[in-house]
Amino acid sequence: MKVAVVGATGMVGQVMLNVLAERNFPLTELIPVASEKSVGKEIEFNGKKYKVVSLETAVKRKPEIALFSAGGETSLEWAPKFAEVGTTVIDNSSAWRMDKTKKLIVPEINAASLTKDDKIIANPNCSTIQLVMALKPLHDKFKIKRVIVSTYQSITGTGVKAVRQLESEYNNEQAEMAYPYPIHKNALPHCDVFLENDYTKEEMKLTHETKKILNDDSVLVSATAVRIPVVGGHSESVNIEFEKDFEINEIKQILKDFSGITLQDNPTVNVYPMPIYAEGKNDVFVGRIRKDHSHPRALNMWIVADNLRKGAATNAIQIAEYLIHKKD
Ligand code: 11C
Repeated sequence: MKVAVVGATGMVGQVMLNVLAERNFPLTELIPVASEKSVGKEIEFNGKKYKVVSLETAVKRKPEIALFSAGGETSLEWAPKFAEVGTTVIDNSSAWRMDKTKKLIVPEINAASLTKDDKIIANPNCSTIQLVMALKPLHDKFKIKRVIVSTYQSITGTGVKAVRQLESEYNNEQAEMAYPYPIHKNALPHCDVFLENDYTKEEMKLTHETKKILNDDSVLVSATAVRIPVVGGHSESVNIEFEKDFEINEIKQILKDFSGITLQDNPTVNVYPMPIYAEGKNDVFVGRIRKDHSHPRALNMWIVADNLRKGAATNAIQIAEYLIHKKD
């Protein structure tokens, strides 16, 4: 498998390389791709050095798969050029996610819908992926009516500039600001830009992408996305209202049995998901599962995942693995 990693020098790109190596992805050739200013730089993969190439060069080399994490504009311009030469693009930006002609895939949920004609496949937003992982098996059994989610998001979701801002503030140094306010010792109810409806783009991604992945527009999703000074992953406090009655033990068993979820739920010994535990792991961690005492058919839970892994790189690579497996 000839694989291009577009955005190989970025935060998600680097994690993509780590995940490809860890999972022994069947690579015959790696094509690391980045913007003009990084072309010619060397990156290391599996103990070997590779020269970073431009997008033009990468298209000419006709990779079978291109994992894109280079921003929406690059995806809009370049994903079709790769698709034209026969490459299957798995795109981590928001560029194609809500395009009706493109599929938005979380492999555990809807990879079976993919065909060889899907040449541009969208990888969902990180906070959506971990949410739908927990919602899907419960929706199948009890039918979800409404979800209220508040996120506590890692600064790595913003990128390297935000990581530098936090480090500088922690060390009392001057730094370029990724956010309009300090992030050290702070919480910003503001992820991505504000929209006309007074929600942020991140909040509306949670609403729209969840409906598309669950393939059910009737599921109501209301989100508040908050940035906190954490690096290991995104956390989510989630209230779910079902159409059908449920028992908490059934909910726990269903989640435990769902591939890609690890249940961490034993409050008597302080076991619950946390970003410092999720960091570097590929699973989605769920805990604090309890009946909503204010509603007969609702519950509360807490979901944590490494946003650079299952929220981005791992999910994209799982899609690629699914495609390879499907061809066999
Ligand atoms: C954040 N979820 O944490 C964002 C980062 O649409 O893929 C990823 C943005 C996206 O700010």
